Amino acid sequence: MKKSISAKTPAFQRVAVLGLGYVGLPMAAIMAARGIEVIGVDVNKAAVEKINAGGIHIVEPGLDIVVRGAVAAGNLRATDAPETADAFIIAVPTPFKEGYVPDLKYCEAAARAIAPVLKAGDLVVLESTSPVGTSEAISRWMAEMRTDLKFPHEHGESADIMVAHSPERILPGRVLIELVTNDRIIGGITHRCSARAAELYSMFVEGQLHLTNARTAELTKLSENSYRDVNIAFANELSMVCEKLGVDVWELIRLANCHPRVNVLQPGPGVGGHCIAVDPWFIVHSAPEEAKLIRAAREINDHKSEHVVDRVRHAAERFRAPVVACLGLSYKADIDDLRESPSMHIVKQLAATGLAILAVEPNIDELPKDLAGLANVKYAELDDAIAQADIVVLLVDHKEFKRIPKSELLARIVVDTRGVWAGA
Ligand code: SAJ
Repeated sequence: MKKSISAKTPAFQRVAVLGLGYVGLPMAAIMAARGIEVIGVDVNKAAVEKINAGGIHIVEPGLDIVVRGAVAAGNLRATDAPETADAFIIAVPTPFKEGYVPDLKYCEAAARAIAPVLKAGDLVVLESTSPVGTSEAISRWMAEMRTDLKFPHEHGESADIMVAHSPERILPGRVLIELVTNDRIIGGITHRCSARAAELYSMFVEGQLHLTNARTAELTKLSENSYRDVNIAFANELSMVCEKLGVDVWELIRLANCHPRVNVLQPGPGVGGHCIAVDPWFIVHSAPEEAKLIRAAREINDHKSEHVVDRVRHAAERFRAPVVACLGLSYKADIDDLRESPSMHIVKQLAATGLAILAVEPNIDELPKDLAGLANVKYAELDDAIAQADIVVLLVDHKEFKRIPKSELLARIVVDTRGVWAGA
């Protein structure tokens, strides 16, 4: 598909990436490493300074080397205000507000920040996972500020500015590989928008580029994450059924997965991260009557966290003043990302009951703000926490925890939400 793009269209000399977080920074660094001049834009001044000094403010394997190299070569520069470019990639957060209503304020702010520096022929790509219709909204917001330019939501193929959605699909922990090798969905508001965006991505993507329209691209991404959420919900529901019936869920799943057409995912303490725990709500919000299974999966996965809290509280009743070691705060293994982390939620809930908690998280150096103010929660090293604990709650399957032999835990009550010590 990439080969069919018109050779007449000029290449992109300069690309601006708005939002230098878990998606934007690796993207900016990879493009810069391919020799493209990249300007990274972020409102976080500390992050801007760190990147310009060749450093990074997030944990992602291999990213530090790529950023350092790109900055040293002069291809990557960070700033806090957009400058002129040929293409703008928006990679900002899309959270939800009260009642799971999508909050597009960062997308709107990015669109309005880009508008003053746009020139005819520019491309704007929304990478942030977004509700259906957001790319059109981006086009409208920019059009409000630039009445001298024609935008595709109104002028179709004769627009001066191209707008497309190309959702990121990278898995934290494997970002540098997946950014390049994953297939990409590219949905333009018009065909020309899709073609122009495909030309940009063909500069560094080795996977296939699948062209479609913006609304289909938006819903495709939401469907991918909802699919995973529904499947994890099945595993989490099974884990609670097994607990009730006295069956080992880890053995059950291993056995069920011997069937050639069965692949049950792994239960856990709930589902976290800024994607899978959020995106399904965008579908539910747009089609509440229709998206019954998607809603139920979200509720089951959220309920699993409450279930873990109840289990620990129940275990704590056996002691007069129990010490609870909570192993892991991030939303999944071997990363530092705490967004929507079920572990954080569980620790906060347990803390609210007054239990003494030792929180262990090898990927961060101190307690996050939400926990730092709580008198009964202390940051602890792994060995100290286990030595002092009456109850050990395994919340994240970090590599450091997998190394703990089960024999070290014999005198403690263990709540292993990830099956790390199952069968050990
Ligand atoms: N989890 C389980 N059991 C499993 C698998 C995952 O409980 O068997 C939990 C994890 O512990 C974590 C949550 O689910 O709390 C999400 O983790 P994940 O590894 O499934 O996904 P993310 O959120 O890190 O990344 C997802 C990916 N989407 C899909 O796999 C469909 C990634 O490709 C997307 O780019 C990313 O969301 C995103 O940014 O949307």
